[in-house]
Amino acid sequence: MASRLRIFNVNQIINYVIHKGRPKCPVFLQPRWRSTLNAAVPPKTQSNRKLLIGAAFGAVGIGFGLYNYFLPSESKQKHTAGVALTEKVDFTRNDNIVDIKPSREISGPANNIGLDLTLYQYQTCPFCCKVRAFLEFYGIPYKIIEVNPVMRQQLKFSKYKKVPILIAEDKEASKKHQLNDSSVIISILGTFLQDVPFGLDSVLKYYVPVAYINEEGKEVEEIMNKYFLMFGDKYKESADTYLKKERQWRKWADSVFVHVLSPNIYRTYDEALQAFNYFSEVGEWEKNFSAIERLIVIYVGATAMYFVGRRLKKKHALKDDVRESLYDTCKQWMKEIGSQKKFMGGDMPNLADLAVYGMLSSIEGCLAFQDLLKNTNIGPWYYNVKEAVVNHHGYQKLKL
Ligand SMILES: N[C@@H](CCC(=O)N[C@@H](CS)C(=O)NCC(=O)O)C(=O)O
Ligand SMILES: *[C@@H]1O[C@H](CO)[C@@H](O)[C@H](O)[C@H]1NC(C)=O
Ligand SMILES: CC(=O)N[C@H]1CO[C@H](CO)[C@@H](O)[C@@H]1O
Repeated sequence: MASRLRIFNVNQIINYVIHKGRPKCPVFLQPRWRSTLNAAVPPKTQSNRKLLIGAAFGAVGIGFGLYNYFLPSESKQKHTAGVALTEKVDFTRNDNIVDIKPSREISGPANNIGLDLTLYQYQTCPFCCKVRAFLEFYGIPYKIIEVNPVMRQQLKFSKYKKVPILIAEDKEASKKHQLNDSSVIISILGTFLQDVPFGLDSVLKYYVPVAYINEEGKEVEEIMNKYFLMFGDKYKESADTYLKKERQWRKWADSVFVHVLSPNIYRTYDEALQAFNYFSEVGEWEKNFSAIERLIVIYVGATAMYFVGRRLKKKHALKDDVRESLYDTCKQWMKEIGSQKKFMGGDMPNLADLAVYGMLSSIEGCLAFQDLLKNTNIGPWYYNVKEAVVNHHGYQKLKL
């Protein structure tokens, strides 16, 4: 017991709050901590991580600035298959992946696409929720590996250390490709699904990361067309405006929408507590933590995140009452859909609908979400997308 409790080092937590550790995920909480709590933390790692829970909160939103600069200009980028940037696609291949028993398996009707998919994720991370919404909408089966947010030992195989990561195993070629970043994953799979026989290998040629030095002098890799789907000869000029809008709003979800979420769920101490109780429910902490561990995680986590939320509020220049910012952002989204259409995509959700829905679903059990339903008209849209996702409406669109 003593060794388990060692992890909840209050000094570290205070240290974290005072020294403004970087929150690592806007809405995070991940369910499977049992192994963390039992594992001995090597002292070196411990000093690196200022706070057990803080370590779990995933940094977001850094580096979007430069990224804009490098985005291919809309006028230049066409959706024709154009010229593939490279013949070599093995850069995504990763043979270091260790076989870990999946935390769970999700089934779906689209089981004949020739890919075996494994999602490395945190259950309530908005980027992961977004990818799950996409996969579920199309009815694609996949396995889930819950990453331990403190040790992150499940990501050892990867140089890229964020979640979500999707491992796509080409069954025929028996090659495992590693896809990083929620929007990249969605664009690659979205392109792949339009012409499954074309093959994942061929699709990957269009999504080549480019390395550059960012504002902080760090070398980063970015896939410049990460919001673009490639249509090859199925590209229709007439769809240009529609596609442009879809891209813009997908990007908006990543760079604007996501940032109003966490300050809202941790707005007051009571709300933070309520959020953590919700995470506890979703993550089945009662089954997986001892009573005392669970309480400590909830109370300490709520306290830490309350402060983190206030920092994020400042950082993203949200309104004094962060609810107002949440309502504004959602109203902006609903205004864009207008009153004529069910979804931004028309009768069916498109990738922008799925992105915003997926991220919003990460806070579904929180008070902020209930307030949002009361104070805006986003509810009907939200539940319409949910229905389409849960019932795999995208599956009918697939030509398999
Ligand atoms: N742009 C990425 C962002 C992913 C991200 O920030 N994930 C967080 C969890 S919500 C993370 O893994 N953070 C860990 C870290 O930054 O070290 C995406 O869209 O997938
Ligand atoms: C994902 O990151 C890994 C490094 O860990 C890299 O080898 C791989 O090529 C990346 N995938 C893509 C699609 O860029
Ligand atoms: C979310 C989670 O980790 N749930 C696990 C809790 O523990 C039970 C039994 O030990 C597992 O079956 C659950 O999967």
